[in-house]
Amino acid sequence: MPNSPTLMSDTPNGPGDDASILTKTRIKTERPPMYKVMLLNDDYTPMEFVVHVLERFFGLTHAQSFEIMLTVHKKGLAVVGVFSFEVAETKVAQVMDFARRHQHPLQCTMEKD
Ligand code: TYC
Repeated sequence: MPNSPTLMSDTPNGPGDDASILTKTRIKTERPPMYKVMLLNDDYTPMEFVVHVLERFFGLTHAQSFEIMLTVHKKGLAVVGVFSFEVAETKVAQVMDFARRHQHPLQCTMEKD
């Protein structure tokens, strides 16, 4: 018996789209994890020093820096910014080094957002 031509209607998903043969490639759109950088309060670091740190390393205005410094002073800690892992790590290291060089006990930490 002669073969009949393959029709589109023979393959429910259309030719070349058989799930048993092809696997769709997933388009990867996941964002990288982000990290919160936080300043912690202490009883010794001068307020002006904290304001200076925020201006210098986080590009904040004097008013923004003063506000965050006061939040840390009153609440114990505050998030200063959210960054990629590498940027957050660099900011923490810069702040910790700057504080140490000025002999202030200021603490800066990071955690996954
Ligand atoms: N508590 C400090 C003081 O009274 C000020 C201060 C604010 C210290 C924020 C650290 O992250 C800090 N001098």
